[in-house]
Amino acid sequence: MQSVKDKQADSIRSDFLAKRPLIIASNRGPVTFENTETGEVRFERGTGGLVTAVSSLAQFGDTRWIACARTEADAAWHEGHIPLSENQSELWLEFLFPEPHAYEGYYNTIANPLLWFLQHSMWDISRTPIINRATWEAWENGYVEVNRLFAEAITRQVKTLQGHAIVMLQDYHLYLVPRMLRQLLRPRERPAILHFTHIPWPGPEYWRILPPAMRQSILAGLAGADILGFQTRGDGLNFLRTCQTHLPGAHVKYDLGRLWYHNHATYIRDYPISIDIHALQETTELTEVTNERARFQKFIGDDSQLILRIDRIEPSKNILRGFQAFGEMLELYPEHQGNVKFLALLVPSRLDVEEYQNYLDELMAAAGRINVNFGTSEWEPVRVMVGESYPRAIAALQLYDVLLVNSIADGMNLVAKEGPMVNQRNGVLILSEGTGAYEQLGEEALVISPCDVYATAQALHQALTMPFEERHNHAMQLRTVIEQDDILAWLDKQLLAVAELKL
Ligand code: GDG
Repeated sequence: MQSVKDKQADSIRSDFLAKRPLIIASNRGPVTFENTETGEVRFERGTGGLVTAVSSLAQFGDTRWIACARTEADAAWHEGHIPLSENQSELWLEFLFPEPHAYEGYYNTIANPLLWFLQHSMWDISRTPIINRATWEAWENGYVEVNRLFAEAITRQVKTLQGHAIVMLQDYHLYLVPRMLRQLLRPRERPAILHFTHIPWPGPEYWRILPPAMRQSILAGLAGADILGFQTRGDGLNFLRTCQTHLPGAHVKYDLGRLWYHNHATYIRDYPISIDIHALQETTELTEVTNERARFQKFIGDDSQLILRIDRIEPSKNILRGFQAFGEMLELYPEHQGNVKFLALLVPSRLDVEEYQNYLDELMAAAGRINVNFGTSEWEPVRVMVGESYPRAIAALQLYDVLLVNSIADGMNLVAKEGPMVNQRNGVLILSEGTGAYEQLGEEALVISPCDVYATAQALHQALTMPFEERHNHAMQLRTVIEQDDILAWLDKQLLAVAELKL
């Protein structure tokens, strides 16, 4: 039966979206097209929570999604309706195709690594970043240019659509779009403009890394939105502090979560993102997942415990220190030798960015060292599996005794929410205080400071030896907390704010 809260949320969605078209814009689209060998064009749906949530919104009204083309087939397909769910809802998808040089500067120089590294506090400031002529060129002809393409495409949509649109812009690739939209559209044409930042927002000290012209453009760009969503309250406060420090002419009201800039009010809110619990449960029932699970059960064996981590191959996920902590634990507590396996499922990511290329080699070497130092002919302490398979990830999550999430910094970390929802072994969550998920899940996890390898080793031991009752209680509590706020709650809160602010 539907709860009162669910009914209210349904009515916000249906009332609002029946009258108001929704435009989503993000760097990546919800699907990718491919040309098959037989000459047909096929598309594959993305697995992210955002895609699933938006496809469920599509049933209420007119939903449009604008993203950059990633394959030649994307570019050839260009735009049109795609079916996204069993209930036959459709989504209008438009691909943009920036010049390769512009895309390169926007994506591989400015967004990743410059902004990503800055926002995850990962620059080695005595050496990097080096902002040189090429960076400025990438900024002007790449980042600004691609943001302009998005703003123009959204403007075209807004002008042709019936009804007062809601625009939801996603993430650090699109910081300049809100202000551009204000400039391109007359006041009465303007939609409600929302932007959500999926990654952490550090304090003003960190933004000093960027030259004033770049950081002011970013802040002024965002100040063009009506609502800015962040993963945590801390991120939102950091944003306000950053504006107060680095944006001349900005007036900040902390108690109201409001920024005034150029005669316009922007409201700063936290909307912790979550997972689609219903879709996740359906995924666990897929044959592919069942088969993978059987394979993993064989790999773990009857008497061993499993430590699991699942991440993109990404320095901010702190994978190296995770291996170091495991090695340290085996040294400190030799009773675990032969009785525990560490499985790392690593998804290749951003290999075009120089900083990511060597990271995998370093990881493999670190895992190899542990296997050489501690392994025997019967026991392989660490198994690294590199590749992309969502069913495999979900199957492994069902079987862990310990889930290690030790990111240096992480906007939220969805794995920390998926794990407890599907796990069948009352597994323990070890969670870094640098994740956004820490705010909601910290009380029911073993919390670690991400650079502290010694404390992480101790936490691994504590998790492996935790009495059943305690594990069980934490696992139950984690599920309760995660269930309270799923992905639709994330969307509903934003729609509710649009209604409350009469945007
Ligand atoms: C960014 C922010 C924030 C895992 N293996 C595969 C696969 N996965 C899925 C996981 C999970 C997702 O990928 C990863 O999400 P995370 O949140 O853990 O991490 P980021 O990719 O860094 O996401 C993050 C998030 O945005 C949302 O706002 O939480 O902080 O950094 O759902 O289960 N997916 C596929 N193949 C795999 O092998 N397709």
